Amino acid sequence: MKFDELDESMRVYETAHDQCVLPGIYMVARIDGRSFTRLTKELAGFEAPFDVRFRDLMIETTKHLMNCGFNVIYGYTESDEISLLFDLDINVFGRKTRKYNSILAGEASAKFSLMLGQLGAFDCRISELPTRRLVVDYFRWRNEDAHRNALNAHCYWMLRKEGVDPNSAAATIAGKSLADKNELLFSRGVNFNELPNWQKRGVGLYWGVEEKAGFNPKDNVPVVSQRRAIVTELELPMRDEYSAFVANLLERGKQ
Ligand SMILES: Nc1nc2c(ncn2[C@@H]2O[C@H](COP(=O)(O)OP(=O)(O)O)[C@@H](O)[C@H]2O)c(=O)[nH]1
Ligand SMILES: [Mg+2]
Repeated sequence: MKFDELDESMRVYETAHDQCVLPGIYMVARIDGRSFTRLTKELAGFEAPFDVRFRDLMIETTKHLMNCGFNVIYGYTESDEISLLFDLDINVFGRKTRKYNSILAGEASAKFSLMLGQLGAFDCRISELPTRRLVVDYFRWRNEDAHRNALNAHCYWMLRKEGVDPNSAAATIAGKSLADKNELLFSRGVNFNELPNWQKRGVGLYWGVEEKAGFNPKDNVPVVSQRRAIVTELELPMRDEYSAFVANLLERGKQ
């Protein structure tokens, strides 16, 4: 068989089920660390439940994904996951989900592993959201997930540090209401409301403008230039205020 014929006959096996996201539908990617329960505790030895070094690796990975050829309006990271909202009109790779999933998982894994100095792998999935309302709800969902996770993680590690074994600590927390979990911490001197917001709400990243001082050698004068730069928000709002924050970024993205 000639190469051209072989090429054509084989290509169909890898492209026949290619899926493209329809025009006019928002795409949100979620990139999640693979087996990071083990990586964070056993392999890399991060502080539990939260470690600023791990948070900063996730922030840097998010920035990398916002700078690797996809038009990202908003990046959000909590725990070992990253969500990316793409511009509604994004058209790279013909909107093929296969390309988004594989490239984003690959770029995240490569960047994170290089920074950490050991292997850290991510998976990726795409939500296809037909309305702006659903995009807002998606990010609200992850934001509230961060809040719930933070409360559970602080309770779990409080018990573990008191010597409770992993199964008993998980079982104790599973049976408790929100108020009881807050009380568990409070009775041990921790006010959940006063813990850092990045732990409870995650971290948001979006595009802003940065001023850079420079020098114009021709006219011999200092100049200030403006360039696009990523703003990292460690103090995200919660609930309806957060929904409004995401809606505002969507509105901006349309202009
Ligand atoms: N030690 C530590 N663990 C973290 C931190 N942030 C996230 N994790 C852990 O990362 C894991 C993420 O959860 P999940 O994706 O469901 O677990 P996976 O399937 O093992 O990746 C949880 O076990 C979290 O406790 C951190 O700052 N420090
Ligand atoms: Mg994970």
